[in-house]
Amino acid sequence: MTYDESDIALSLEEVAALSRAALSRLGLAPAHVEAVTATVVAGERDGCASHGIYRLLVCADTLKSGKVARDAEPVVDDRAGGVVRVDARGGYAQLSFQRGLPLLVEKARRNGIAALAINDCVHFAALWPEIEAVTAEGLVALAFTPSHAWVAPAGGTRPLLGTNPVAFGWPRPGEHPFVFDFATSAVARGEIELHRRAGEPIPAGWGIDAEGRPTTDAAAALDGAMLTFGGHKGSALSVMVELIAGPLIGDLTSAESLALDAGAKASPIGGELVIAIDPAGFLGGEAAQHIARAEKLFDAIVGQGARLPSQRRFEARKRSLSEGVRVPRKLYDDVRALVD
Ligand code: NDP
Ligand code: PYC
Repeated sequence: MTYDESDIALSLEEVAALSRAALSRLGLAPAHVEAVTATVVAGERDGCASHGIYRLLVCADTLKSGKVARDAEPVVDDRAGGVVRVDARGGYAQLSFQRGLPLLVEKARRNGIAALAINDCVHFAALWPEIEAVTAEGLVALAFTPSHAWVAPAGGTRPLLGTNPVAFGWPRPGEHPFVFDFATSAVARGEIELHRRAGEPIPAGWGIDAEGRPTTDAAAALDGAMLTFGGHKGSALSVMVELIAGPLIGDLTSAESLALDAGAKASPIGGELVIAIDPAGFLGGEAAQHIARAEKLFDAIVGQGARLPSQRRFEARKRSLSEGVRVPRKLYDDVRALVD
């Protein structure tokens, strides 16, 4: 996205204050306000425009639609040796993740591997905050969540799959973790929404219109269908997400989530699956030496002039922590209108 001189400069404290004020005004309970604010601030801080302050407008629509439980108290269920379930009871996923994380970590350390299923949650966010919370414990992390049926399967023309992100994290001693987190659609829907707001065309390959024709018109793609990344490969990964973060954990597919939405245009409802793996489970006391060998791989990637995923994000984080962030004026005005 291109930003101009009318952008508004904000400190991260100001972003947090704006988020707290907007979410509280919308009637969200204080514990959820804090958990959601942490995610919104992290997104803006890390230069993830589609999942930063913009998400407050999405939260406003969802809260006003009544599709999210404003004061849901998550229920943690110590399900089995390596399995934790948290019933979000219709609330935002962030608080449920916070509540389930300690048991997930404890089980991963005890068993070598553990899985956390969050059920009946509303998910509007990036997955890397969850991934980084797990890698901060020295554990390898995977996370998945379906969304709404906005994406055509490869070879098809009608929306069926979600934008279904896949995220992975690898802890690196003394460094930021190796993290990738991307939609299995060519791009997150939020990115197309931002293009529509800015009146900018989208690149070819992101979407098709309602008649199934390729389009570079953001609104037409939003009304038609988004496309998967990498053709049949993204499509198959997307189906995997539908399955392992849907039926496998007793929760909704993206098609079921959209049906439940019934035109409210609220954020997706359903499940999230987070897997944590302790290298010591495989390697015992030799874990550290093998984890260290991964550094050679990262060095070789960077040595070719390529960059690691999340490198841009960590650089944005460093910059934002010292300089704050810049937000398009129209977006800022729209978010302020939630408070004023
Ligand atoms: P991108 O297509 O921008 O891909 C993001 C990932 O790829 C990041 O890890 C990014 O690192 C990395 N990356 C991008 N360019 C390069 C490069 N040249 N070299 C190496 N790595 C690169 O993002 P998406 O639009 O697919 O997704 C954005 C966000 O939307 C994700 O965080 C995702 O979780 C979220 N989302 C959430 C959904 C939900 O249902 N909750 C649904 C769909 C998406 P970097 O950040 O450093 O650029
Ligand atoms: O940008 O595709 C998206 C998205 C869906 C739910 C949260 N973000």
